[in-house]
Amino acid sequence: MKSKVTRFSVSVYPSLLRKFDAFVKERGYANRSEAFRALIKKELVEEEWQEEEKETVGVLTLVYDHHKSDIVEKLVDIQHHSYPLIISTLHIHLDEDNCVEAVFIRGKVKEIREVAKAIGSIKGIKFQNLALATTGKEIP
Ligand code: NI
Repeated sequence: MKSKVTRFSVSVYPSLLRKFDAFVKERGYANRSEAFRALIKKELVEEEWQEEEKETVGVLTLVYDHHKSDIVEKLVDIQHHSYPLIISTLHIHLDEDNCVEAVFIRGKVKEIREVAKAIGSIKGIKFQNLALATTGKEIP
């Protein structure tokens, strides 16, 4: 059951409100409240990432040429070694040479960063990006 919402007012300068309204429109939010809730949640999730012991979920995106050196072998090796932190991977062949891989990692913030660092330091990886998400447990 959803708890009742609480209304509160926020004081801002008109120039900031104009920018916020443009943001609401640009992002396609239904109204200011919806946009404001999303912004608060985003901040709270980012706050979670500062706590090393907090459990969360990360998605590591990698782009690499599967012909280059022993990238694939090393990747598989680290992924087995990092069990059970790595909960899933998605591999897509982009063209003859290039692959994009999304590695889903669940664990403590510090563990996720360690796995991402180990994988990201494999020689020959063209692009890497770690996006931290949330388990959602502490976000109502
Ligand atoms: Ni591939």
